[in-house]
Amino acid sequence: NDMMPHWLTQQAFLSPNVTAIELENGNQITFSELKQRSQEMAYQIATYGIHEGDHVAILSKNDPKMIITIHALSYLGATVVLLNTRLTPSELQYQINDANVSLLIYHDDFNDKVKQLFIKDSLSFVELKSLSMSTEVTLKKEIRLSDPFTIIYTSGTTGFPKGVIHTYGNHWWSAISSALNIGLSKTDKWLAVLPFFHVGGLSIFLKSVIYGMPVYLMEKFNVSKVNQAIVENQVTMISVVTVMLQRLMEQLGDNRYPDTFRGMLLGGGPASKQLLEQAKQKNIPVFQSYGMTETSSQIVTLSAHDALRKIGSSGKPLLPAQIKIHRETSDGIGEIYVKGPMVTNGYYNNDKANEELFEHGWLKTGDLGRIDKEGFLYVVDRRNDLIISGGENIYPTEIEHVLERISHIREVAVVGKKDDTWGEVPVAYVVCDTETLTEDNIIDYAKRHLASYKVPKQIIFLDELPRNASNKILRHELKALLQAKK
Ligand code: S0N
Ligand code: AMP
Ligand code: MG
Ligand code: MG
Ligand code: MG
Repeated sequence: NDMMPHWLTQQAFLSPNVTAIELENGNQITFSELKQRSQEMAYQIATYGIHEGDHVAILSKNDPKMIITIHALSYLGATVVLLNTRLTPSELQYQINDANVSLLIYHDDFNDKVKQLFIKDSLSFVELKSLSMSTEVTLKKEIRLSDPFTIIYTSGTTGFPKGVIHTYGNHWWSAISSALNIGLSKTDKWLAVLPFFHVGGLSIFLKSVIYGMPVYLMEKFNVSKVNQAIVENQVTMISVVTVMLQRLMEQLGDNRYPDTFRGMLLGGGPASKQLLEQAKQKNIPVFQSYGMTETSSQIVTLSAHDALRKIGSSGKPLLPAQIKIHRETSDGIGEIYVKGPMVTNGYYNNDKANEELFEHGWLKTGDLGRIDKEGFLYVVDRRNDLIISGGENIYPTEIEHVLERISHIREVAVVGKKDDTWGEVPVAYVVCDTETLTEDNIIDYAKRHLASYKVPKQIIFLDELPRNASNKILRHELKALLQAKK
């Protein structure tokens, strides 16, 4: 039996007056109110004919209404497709079509973007407010762990993103495993400032409902506001990506976080040893972790206890998870495989990827790593050509496909360049058959078709691209060329 009471209904019953969400203006939403508002919204959304199994997309910045909408959709048994607000209309359109979305619910700030989309039905938060409540629908009283809950797109090697399906069980096990690892305290309050459309941000709100823990909700990453919240608002945990940790430490200067602060869950990409050393010097407890959209959040984590001894490692698997290195070479490095109840069962509508990437319950991550004698994982290189800029993933092919459409561009190859701010940024090598095409022309075109973080920071013109005997572009040569140039 894999049923449990609807977790928000149950938490509202167990801890009705506990704060679920605390806002920057000091307002608070209790679990009882969160349930109430989510159920009311569910009845309103039901007037749009949304049923169990329907796919409903959300396009929103970090806003309590986004969280209420997610819970509302779970009361209807609809699957929630979370859209990245930085994407351009054409990128959003791809995901909306691919995920078979029947309704888009959006924050009114994105009105202009939504106008450019082709979609059966759309509904803004402001429009939602004045809808009456359907009397025809029965809300879910229980959650079935094997049912799908969310779909989040993640970029793919082919240049087309893949929709990762998370079941309720994936999110449940992720939350439970995290608590077993990081521990739970009655006084915990988790700061949510990562975008809620990625699993790192979303998962904080599922932990909240499952643990009965307050979340401090922040709309936009603002370094002094985050530090202030930690120092003055009794925040005990925060999830961050590397660039956020970097900025927070810089702004903190010689000040220190209070002893009540339990730590930062650091994920979404690599972190340099230097940064981690610096955090250590400032007495900031960092839980360095390895995870990905497919694992519903962290799956491997370095405890603060081991942090000093194993700096550079991502730690050990969470209790219900397993990792192994596939086809290790003599130096012990090979592809990281992961397995566990928080790992997705597959991508939506993508048999090819599902066949290629799963093997006897293991997910092939594409990342390279090694495991030391004590069982600690070291991620040594990311998956094939993947560029991670400030926690956002970019595959070179998606940029190449766009730039190839520009007339007079004959060939394109995109590679990642080390960057002090973002970790890595994309740079494009192009071969043109005209002298009149400029770097600005190309960047302007890219800006119209690609999310801003994917727009190449630099265009380098070449007469030809380096290729091997079988005519394959030698990306590593281009990368080496870049590092040499600086
Ligand atoms: C770091 C962030 C906040 C930076 O954004 P900021 O400063 O708010 O920028 P804006 O004011 O919006 O824009 C200013 C200019 O900067 C450009 N820009 C913004 N972001 C990027 C970027 N990432 N790369 C390059 N450029 C960027 C804008 O385009 C704008 O430029 P112009 O002026 O030219 O238009 C922001 O990037 C951010 O929020 N990043 C984090 C994203 C994220 O959540 N990643 C994690 C995804 N992975 C997962 O969720 C799975 C792993 C996981 O679960 C996890 C991850 C982290 C922590 C914990 C966990 C966990 O295990 O739970
Ligand atoms: P995403 O699904 O967008 O969160 O991207 C996940 C990817 O980020 C992983 O497949 C890795 O390539 C990279 N990543 C996550 N954690 C780490 C880490 N601790 N060290 C190095 N790379 C990481
Ligand atoms: Mg983003
Ligand atoms: Mg990412
Ligand atoms: Mg476009």
